[in-house]
Amino acid sequence: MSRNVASIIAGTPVEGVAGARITSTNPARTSEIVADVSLGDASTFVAATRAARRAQPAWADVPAPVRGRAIAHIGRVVEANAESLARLVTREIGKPYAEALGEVREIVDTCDFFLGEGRRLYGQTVPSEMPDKQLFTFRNPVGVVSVITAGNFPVAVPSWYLIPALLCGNAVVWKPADYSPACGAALFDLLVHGGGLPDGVLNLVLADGEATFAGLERALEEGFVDKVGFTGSSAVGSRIGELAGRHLQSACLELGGKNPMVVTPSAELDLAVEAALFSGFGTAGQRCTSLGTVIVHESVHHDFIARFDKATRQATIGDPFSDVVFGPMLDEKFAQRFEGFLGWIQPHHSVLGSTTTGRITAANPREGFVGDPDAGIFYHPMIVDGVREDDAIFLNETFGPIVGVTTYRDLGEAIRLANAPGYGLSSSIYTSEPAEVFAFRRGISAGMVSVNNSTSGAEAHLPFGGNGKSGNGSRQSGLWVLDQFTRWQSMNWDYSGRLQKAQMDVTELTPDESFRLAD
Ligand code: UN1
Repeated sequence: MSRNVASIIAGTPVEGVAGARITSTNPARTSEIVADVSLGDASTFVAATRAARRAQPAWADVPAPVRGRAIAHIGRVVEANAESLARLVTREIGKPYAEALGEVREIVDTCDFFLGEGRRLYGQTVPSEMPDKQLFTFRNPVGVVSVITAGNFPVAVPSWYLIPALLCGNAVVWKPADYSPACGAALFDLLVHGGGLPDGVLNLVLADGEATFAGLERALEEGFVDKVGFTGSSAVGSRIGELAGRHLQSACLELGGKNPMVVTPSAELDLAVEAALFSGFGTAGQRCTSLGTVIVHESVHHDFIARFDKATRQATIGDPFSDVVFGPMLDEKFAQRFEGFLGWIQPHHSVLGSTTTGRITAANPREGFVGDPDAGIFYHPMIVDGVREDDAIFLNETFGPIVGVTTYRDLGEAIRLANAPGYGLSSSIYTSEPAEVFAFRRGISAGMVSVNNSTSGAEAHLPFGGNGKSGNGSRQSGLWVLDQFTRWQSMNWDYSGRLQKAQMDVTELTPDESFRLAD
């Protein structure tokens, strides 16, 4: 069944611009249309931010505990619709159904965390340096939040923005990826209906990237946007960050990664292999937390590679509604980009993990493939051993089922290699030595560190975010994201009946700092 989806502004669906219709297709069966999409343009985006601006003050007036109840109801409605939302995620972007269910669970977890925050959203009372005066802090909503998200987590990652932004009293304009509009429309409906959100508090814009950027530029100029959230590539993230900076705003950026996994001599190799398989090839390597390069100690390299190659060859690939390690690429555009990365393979590399490389077809088959490879966009998994520090494949994010492997001699070298590409999202170390854990934690530039666990699979209530090319230091999830969607306001209240001047009218005690105990 295909659905019709369009932008929704102030509760009303808006037909997109004439002629701008696209279809969203199932990447595991590209002949199947998941949604007919009516695309908006830059003006649609601006109109949505204007509607959000109008709706926001009344939403901020709703007491935070009541907004928290709205989040609680959203969580329950998402839970009640978990299977149908997960099925849609699998149909529209090809994520295996078990992972899609996990993704939906991540929305519920986010709601469960923030429903209670409606009764906290604490400010502080702070002692003043003067008598009969009291200091306070308050969290205020920032106002209108624009959120632009990727489609590899078409519903969970958006919820990391939308749920806390709404809880904090902001109105939101959300632009989902143009290859996951049906998931976007479904999550929008669940939030609006589940939360009983007034019109204009949450608005949906379906538009392509350039139109969105132009709309955002205009909305910022008009003063309709107070905060921008963006999940996507480092290249687009830097453009968004620059645009927000021109308006003296700091965007919340969640960008790419080249996430390393260090395998030390004391590692449990089978565990490390299991994690490398999951984080390297789960979601066909298209998570921002996917494994980039395994940095394995030279003494265990041979053994690790043999086991990793075997596990990858045995991995089941195919129909994402079956029990597979991974399904198709998210969309044809990722397949094309992935073909480009294959051109980075050099003669000094050895390629393992499958009997052949490139697209899986009847003519270029993968053993044990589930379903019809010619119907969708499937790729052979690749382990590229022998990568060097100056290889393009080592230095750049390679979104897709490809994992590089290199070796190290001492932990200092491993940490240097792990940081060398200049990203800093997720990282992992496999070791039995506590001293190595803490040396790695201290030296690694990543915002997230896994110990004896894979680079992907972060829990929904720890700070999520990166450094360097992975982001500007903003953090999502848990308490930490509140700083993205609120501004601190400090208040002082003097009830002494006179003007007490700070730093000047302060009572001094008379300490004797020369005092010493008698021996
Ligand atoms: C992403 O790829 O954008 O840690 C987010 C993980 C997931 C979230 C990934 N919980 O892999």
